[in-house]
Amino acid sequence: MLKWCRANDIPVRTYSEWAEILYGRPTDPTVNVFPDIATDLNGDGSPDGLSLGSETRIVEEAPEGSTASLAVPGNCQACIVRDLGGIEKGGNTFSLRMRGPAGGKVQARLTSRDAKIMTEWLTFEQAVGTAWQTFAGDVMIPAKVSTITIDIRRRDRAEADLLISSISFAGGASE
Ligand SMILES: [Ca+2]
Repeated sequence: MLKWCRANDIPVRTYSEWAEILYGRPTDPTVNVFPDIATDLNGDGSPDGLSLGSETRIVEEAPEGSTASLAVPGNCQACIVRDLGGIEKGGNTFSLRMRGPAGGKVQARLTSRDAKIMTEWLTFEQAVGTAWQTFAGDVMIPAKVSTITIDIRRRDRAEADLLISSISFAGGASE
């Protein structure tokens, strides 16, 4: 990704940095800074800004408002976003939508570069397998943290793929 940006003379900036450049400060704290899983501008088969787990595939089946999902087999890493910037200090919300199988469990670990300063775990469990369900959790970003790594893993061992979509990390949550 970095190599590609240099080759194409595209400065490497986060979405939020671009928002500042394009619209001036202050940025809207409620903007989702999590990379879009449907965007692959450099054509390497992986969404720009995140790394897929080795068994995870991108599929077109998605809930309303989204165009792609991650299809994740049992007990596998879905994806990881390293050193995500553009995040707001204070109250944030991490959310995603997922569908089946019932009992499907997803765990997200959110850490600062120094994991001792901030390590948060969020666990979401699918109650029914047939419908998209939305899950959300609050995350406090300490004042000294400016980037975080988000590692999303599936924790159950059911055979069917679990679909994950509409992943969001945004500020503006109550503190
Ligand atoms: Ca890509």
